Amino acid sequence: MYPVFDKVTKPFKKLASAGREQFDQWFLQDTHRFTITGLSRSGKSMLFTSLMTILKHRSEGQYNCLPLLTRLPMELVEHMRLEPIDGYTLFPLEEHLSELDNRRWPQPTEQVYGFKLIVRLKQIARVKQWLLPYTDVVFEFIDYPGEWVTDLPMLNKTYSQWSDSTWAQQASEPQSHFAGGWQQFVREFDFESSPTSEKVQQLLDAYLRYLHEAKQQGISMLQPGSFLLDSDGYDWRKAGFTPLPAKITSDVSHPWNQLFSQHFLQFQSQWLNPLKQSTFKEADKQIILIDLFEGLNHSKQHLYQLKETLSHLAETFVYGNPNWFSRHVLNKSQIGKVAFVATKMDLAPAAQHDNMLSLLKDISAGAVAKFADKPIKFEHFLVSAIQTTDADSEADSLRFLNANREYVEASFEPIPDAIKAMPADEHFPLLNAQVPDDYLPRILNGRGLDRLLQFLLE
Ligand SMILES: Nc1nc2c(ncn2[C@@H]2O[C@H](COP(=O)(O)OP(=O)(O)OP(=O)(O)O)[C@@H](O)[C@H]2O)c(=O)[nH]1
Ligand SMILES: [Mg+2]
Repeated sequence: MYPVFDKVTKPFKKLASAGREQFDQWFLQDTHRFTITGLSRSGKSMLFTSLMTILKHRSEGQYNCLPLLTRLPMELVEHMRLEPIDGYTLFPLEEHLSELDNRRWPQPTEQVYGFKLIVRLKQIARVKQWLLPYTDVVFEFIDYPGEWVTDLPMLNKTYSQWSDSTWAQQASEPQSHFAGGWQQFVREFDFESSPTSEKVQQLLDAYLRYLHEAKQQGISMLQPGSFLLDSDGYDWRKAGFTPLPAKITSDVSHPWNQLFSQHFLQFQSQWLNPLKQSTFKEADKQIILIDLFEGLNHSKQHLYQLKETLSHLAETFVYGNPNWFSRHVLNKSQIGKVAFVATKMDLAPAAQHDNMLSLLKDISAGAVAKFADKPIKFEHFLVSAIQTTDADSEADSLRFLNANREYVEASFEPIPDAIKAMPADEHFPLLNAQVPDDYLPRILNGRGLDRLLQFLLE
């Protein structure tokens, strides 16, 4: 009934057996662990970079960038520091900032990074009203390549189940447009001869050509996404696999089925499972980043495909795990929080933001339905990590730096407020906005982060 009281008294019950360090943790630190889920290129690294920059400026009292964040008032923050999380490489904030300083976007992430942001609060009486008796508020963030997250649903499948569903997906739009070459290759492939490493390599090469091409063309559900990276994750050159036609996957004695089933098991046990345990630790607050522009830029079918991907992820990610509920939600008698966040909002004129929000709700409806009977609160947000564009005198136009670094104007047709409102033969041009020279004030002027943090801290 009195959550504050409960939080403060609970540790006493165990105090006798706890050391000083534990005592400090219970009493002086309030830790928030955020899982940030986002498909590849959805804007995770840029969001972290902005968040750090904004909070740093805010804590140094230079600029109140997050006016709506009343839960963590600027005048109560003494200082802030970044610290590594045990077992993780520190997030390369300086590197990202220096890329921006050279007018380049941060590189795609190829490994996992972790960091803690520790906000030290001033010890004045008002703090207690706001944030209980804590000295530090700790935020933990994990940044990782987006390709990894789409592989997690593979944990719940056998090789033949995965292969059959992937094969079926490739036969439907929009994937079918890009899968032709790969499927032709398989049709002509000799599966009667035994799977030598050379033959496996040929098949893998053909499949990877498809994965790379489809990624280039805005397809989000590509498995295994880990195979798209050359970092030292899973060694797919040594124990890789591809989907195979149903006549092979339905025959358990088929040598190709046997070999790929074995490699698939290895992929699950040596790569996916440890990845889920370490990187995707369960948290009671989850942020799901979504880039609507990618889909709008390609086609209506791409938007449907994005919706389907999100719904798969919601099912198999954190909330599909029954233990998560008992440990994190039911025990604490509190509700989980999920924020659906559409990123890069500076790329659409403000006059179109209502439609964007409504489109975001449509795209996330399948995922939301998965939470329907659970104690989870969710909300939708529009965010820009950096304001690369400027408003124009026309409400439906924007000005921005194009690929040639010329300051140009673009005007917009109304953005559809739902997938079905998008004409099947249309697509929306994506502004290829460059990193502006005055990137720092434009980061500080990003939109929506205060409302997002407030929702998560409440
Ligand atoms: N205009 C604009 N572009 C953005 C913003 N955030 C990200 N971008 C663009 O989106 C691209 C991808 O952003 P990242 O933050 O690298 O995406 P990510 O989710 O970390 O991607 P991976 O590391 O590949 O999973 C960037 O290179 C930018 O071009 C934003 O707030 N505004
Ligand atoms: Mg990244």
